[in-house]
Amino acid sequence: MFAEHSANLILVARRSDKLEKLSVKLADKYKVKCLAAKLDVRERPEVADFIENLPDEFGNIDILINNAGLASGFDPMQEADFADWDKMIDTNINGLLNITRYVVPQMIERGTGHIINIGSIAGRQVYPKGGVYCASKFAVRAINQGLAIDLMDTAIRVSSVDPGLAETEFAMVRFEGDAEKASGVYEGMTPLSGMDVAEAVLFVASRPSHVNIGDMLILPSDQASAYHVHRE
Ligand code: 8X3
Repeated sequence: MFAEHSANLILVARRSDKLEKLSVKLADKYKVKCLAAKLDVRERPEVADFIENLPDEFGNIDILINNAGLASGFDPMQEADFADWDKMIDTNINGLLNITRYVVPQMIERGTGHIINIGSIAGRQVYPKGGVYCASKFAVRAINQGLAIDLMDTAIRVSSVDPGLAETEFAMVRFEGDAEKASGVYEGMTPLSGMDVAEAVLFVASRPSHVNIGDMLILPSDQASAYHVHRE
């Protein structure tokens, strides 16, 4: 969606095959410059090296979208797997902090920039068996607020877009590929799509420079809160 609006893109993720294909497709279709790179946001030295050594034509990051994140597992806290907790905390909190910490000083130096964090309804309400995932998204909300305060006297804007139920690979990842459990999450209701969330992010990113959408809760019409979902 950003390519469609003529933004050049730096795309980073762990699955470089998918990323490479997407990058070639977008560059060709929308005539924008795309740089795709395999990067795990959890790996601080790699993040530092990547951001500090970007090719000149990609060196000015105007908009940073912190989207990398996951839920892993769905268990009561007293039974949950430490590995699931580590994955969520390292990606959703530390990964977001790693990238942000390296990109923001460059934005300050250039006097322009916008950080858009992808939060969640889970950063506002805690639901059963989601305690640590929710904690990680509460942290995103706190980081979003803290960064906005610390950057208030700069031209850098800080926003978060907080989706509810969105049908992406989210549930498949949470349930480790168990398709039945994953599709149950969206059963009888119409979830958001990735596109719905992308449209919200684009809206946030395209306000005039004196306007900042501090945070935006975006829910399916069938969802009223983390606990209230209308299912047919
Ligand atoms: C994703 C939304 O409700 O599945 O962050 O936690 S929810």
